Amino acid sequence: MKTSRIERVMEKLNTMGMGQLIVSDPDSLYYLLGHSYDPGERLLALYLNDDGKAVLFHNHMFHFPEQEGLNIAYYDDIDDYMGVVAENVKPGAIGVDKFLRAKFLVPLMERRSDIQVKLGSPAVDWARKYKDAEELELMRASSLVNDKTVGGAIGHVGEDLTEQEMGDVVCDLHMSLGADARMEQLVCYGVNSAEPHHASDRTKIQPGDAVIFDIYAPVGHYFCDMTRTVFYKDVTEEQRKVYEIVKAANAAGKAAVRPGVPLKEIDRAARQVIEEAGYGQYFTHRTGHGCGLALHEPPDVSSVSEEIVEPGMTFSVEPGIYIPGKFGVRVEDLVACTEDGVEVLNYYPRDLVVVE
Ligand SMILES: [Mn+2]
Repeated sequence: MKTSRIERVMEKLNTMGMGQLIVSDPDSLYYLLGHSYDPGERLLALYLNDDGKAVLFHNHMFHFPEQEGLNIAYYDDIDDYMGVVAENVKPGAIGVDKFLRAKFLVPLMERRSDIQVKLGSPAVDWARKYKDAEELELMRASSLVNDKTVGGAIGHVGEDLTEQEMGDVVCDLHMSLGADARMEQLVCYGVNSAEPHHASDRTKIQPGDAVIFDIYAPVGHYFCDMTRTVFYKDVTEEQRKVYEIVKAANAAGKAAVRPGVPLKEIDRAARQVIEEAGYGQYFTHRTGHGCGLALHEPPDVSSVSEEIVEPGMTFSVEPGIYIPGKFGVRVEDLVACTEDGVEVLNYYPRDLVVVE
């Protein structure tokens, strides 16, 4: 068990008026226990309370290492496992995380009319936002894999590979460099690059296409996430202009990162560059998102995020311009807020590249 992390979560939970919590998000379980798995449709949940009780409800068919201080309540598919959960909780307010499925939560509420269920996720999300030294080291190592991968992938750009096949090339590189798993990548050619979240398909590349590589994978459980846009064989004046604006917006966003700044100011810094260049209407998403054990996690780097940047927060800065029916450009880096500024976790160059 990661005792100090559990203590931080429980302290935060107390300030929210709760003294007990059920955590079921596998990433949060990894954060708190140092081990986790995806249970599919089955229940995997950790119960914590102020008395120091820690019980993991875990199906026999999976593996979970024994840990000091952790009681593991093993169950089989035919057992009344929600009855066991119900026996373990105390009366009063109880926090549950946003991932606990209704098929588990509703039976618990039916059996225990003396509990008041509240959303406990903010306590876990809050703790997870502040990466400790060990986590920051893992984030750096993960981003290094992405920096090496993107260069290799750009070297493979050519007319023989569809978007999906290029995605496979990215995954192969990720895996060869130590990624935990293959992820579906966002590789977008030509007009598809004008969709910020285009699902890679069988499109083939054509001269003059913008090519977006938005690539990500967990490495040592921590996600990397970066985007580079290159052009194939030819680049128009408009593409060149848009590229330079987005690159400047990415730089401005990163330059605004330091402790004490509201996240919306980072969004503003990046967005202002694009708006002043006359392309504001084509920057259609938030500037970034937190990244760590999950690819997307708090905090939100958006125009309405009042939250204050603090040391240890890791998030993306990824402005883009998407001109429907024509092309799109996005440049994304992960950053970590330090004691006095910013550490950019990606180093792969951002200068405009035309692949021959
Ligand atoms: Mn991202």
